[in-house]
Amino acid sequence: MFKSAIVKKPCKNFSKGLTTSSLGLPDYQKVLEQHENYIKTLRKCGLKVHILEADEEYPDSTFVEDIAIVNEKCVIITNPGAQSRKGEVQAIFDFIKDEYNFEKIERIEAPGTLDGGDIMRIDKCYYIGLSSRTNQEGADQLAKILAFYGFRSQVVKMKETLHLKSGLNYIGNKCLLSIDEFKNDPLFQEYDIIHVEKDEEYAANCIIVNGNVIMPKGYNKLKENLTKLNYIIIELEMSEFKKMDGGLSCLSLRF
Ligand code: CIR
Repeated sequence: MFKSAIVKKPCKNFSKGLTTSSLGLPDYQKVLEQHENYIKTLRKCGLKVHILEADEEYPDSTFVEDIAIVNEKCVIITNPGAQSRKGEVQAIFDFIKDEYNFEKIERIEAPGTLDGGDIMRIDKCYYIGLSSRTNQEGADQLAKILAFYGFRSQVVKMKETLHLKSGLNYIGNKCLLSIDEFKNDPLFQEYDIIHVEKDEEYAANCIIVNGNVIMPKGYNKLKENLTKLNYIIIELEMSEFKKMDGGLSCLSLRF
């Protein structure tokens, strides 16, 4: 069970962040509305939500997932792979250090780079995607830290996807949502793979929060599949975050 989440308000400069999408500029008013609904939904799922103020200096800073990995044993502050995002770590570090009694706060150090979006946890094992943001050195540092705290880890080679969790997410009950890129990877054959089709790839980024699967609105094939499997589903409009390559997992740290 998760008890808490950390989120950060999107800043007015949100549309100046990094993106590979060609969906147009986000509408800031809608960004704020969608973010508020996201917070309300986390609260409905029983989480205490800590809201950090917006930071105009870092357009992508609402995507807090990339900046830390939080579990019951420790917090690991990352060294994000994109130059424009490196300065985001200070605010998250300061907040976590002041608000929480984590025994240990660890850090990924240069030349290692790592984005939290590349890190997927299943029980005691972490999967670490090697992407354009997470390098081998970052993965090695993380694996070593995790091993110290009793977790296993596995490296996942990636080809096209921005972050591992843009295309692969665990939703409990031995079920993984996967786009084409990961569905035949031998690493995941012990799981039941729910294939997310090409035209619905964005929806592979769902989160499971205390028994509820939160999914982006408008992806009916996946919704139908999950409904058949008796998942409790909450849909959220994510159109404006999608324009900046962000998904549901990216918007919070949940622990
Ligand atoms: C970026 O490119 O860094 C942001 N515009 C989107 C980050 C999304 N984060 C994630 O998938 N974990």
